[in-house]
Amino acid sequence: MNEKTYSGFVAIVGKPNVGKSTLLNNLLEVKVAPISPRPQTTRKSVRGVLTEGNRQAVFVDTPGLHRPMDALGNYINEQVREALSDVNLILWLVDLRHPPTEEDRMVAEALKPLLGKVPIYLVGNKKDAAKYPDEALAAYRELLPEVDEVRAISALDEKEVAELKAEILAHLPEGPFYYPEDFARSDQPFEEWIAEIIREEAMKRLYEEVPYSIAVKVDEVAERENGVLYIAATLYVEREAHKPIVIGRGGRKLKEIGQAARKQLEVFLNRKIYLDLRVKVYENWRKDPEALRELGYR
Ligand SMILES: Nc1nc2c(ncn2[C@@H]2O[C@H](COP(=O)(O)OP(=O)(O)OP(=O)(O)O)[C@@H](O)[C@H]2O)c(=O)[nH]1
Ligand SMILES: [Mg+2]
Repeated sequence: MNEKTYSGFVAIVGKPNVGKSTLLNNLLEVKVAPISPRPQTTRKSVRGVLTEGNRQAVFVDTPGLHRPMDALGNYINEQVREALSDVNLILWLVDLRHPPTEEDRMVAEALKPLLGKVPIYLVGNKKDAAKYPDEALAAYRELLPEVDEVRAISALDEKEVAELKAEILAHLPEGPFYYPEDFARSDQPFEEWIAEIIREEAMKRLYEEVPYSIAVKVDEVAERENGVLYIAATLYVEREAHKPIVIGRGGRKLKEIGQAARKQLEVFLNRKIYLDLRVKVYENWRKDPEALRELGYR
């Protein structure tokens, strides 16, 4: 059969914490990216592939664009710029619960040169929790009045996400598929996906500087005879003082993080997991480009 195919890259961009990863996961109906109530949860762009009939969208969930404070911040913003460099559609996500901030202005500035070259949809998110969604959306639109489409959604609402998905698929340009039809939805290596789930559970349970001080590396994944998947991972923190906080009194905090991550992994992988976590100090890793590479931010 010689049916025409349509395909394209769709970047999801916006400031931290607006719901980009939530939208990606719900568009794909599978957990690809980590989500937490803290800004800058996502540090690396993640691709999620959606194929329906003769149409394929490759979504790119990006970290939140922000004012960088260290080498990790620079890396994060570079990830966003890279995702925007070769793309067929941009979803610019904003948070309707609040009026625009300086960071939203920064995102609008970054998108400005792309106007007229790539369709840009302004997507106001968290409509379900917004008091004045219409006013907020209008204020965001003023930052970039020439956007190609404007809509308000809740990334938690199945129907609204499905409508957005249909709209995106309908506007893909003609072209060959980038991934096989049965591709497993995400381009992330298995170990990195595991590390992100552990980091998500750690971020949810830590406060102030500590969630940002954490990087997770999976050291070993091994099949055990009894059918259990053994996973060993290390949580790196930036400072000696953060170590006891992550471990907690009598090891309680680390145990909580481990239990929550294990539960998530067991649900997604549908098998028994043994998760072995340890905490190590890696002085100032966020400021050190070499350390970033070692910890997987390449
Ligand atoms: N009420 C409500 N909460 C939402 C919605 N979408 C996302 N959230 C919540 O917003 C928080 C941030 O969501 P994420 O998906 O991690 O946001 P993000 O834009 O990927 O954040 P970064 O990766 O840090 O840039 C989480 O607590 C989500 O549960 C929504 O439509 N409504
Ligand atoms: Mg994210």
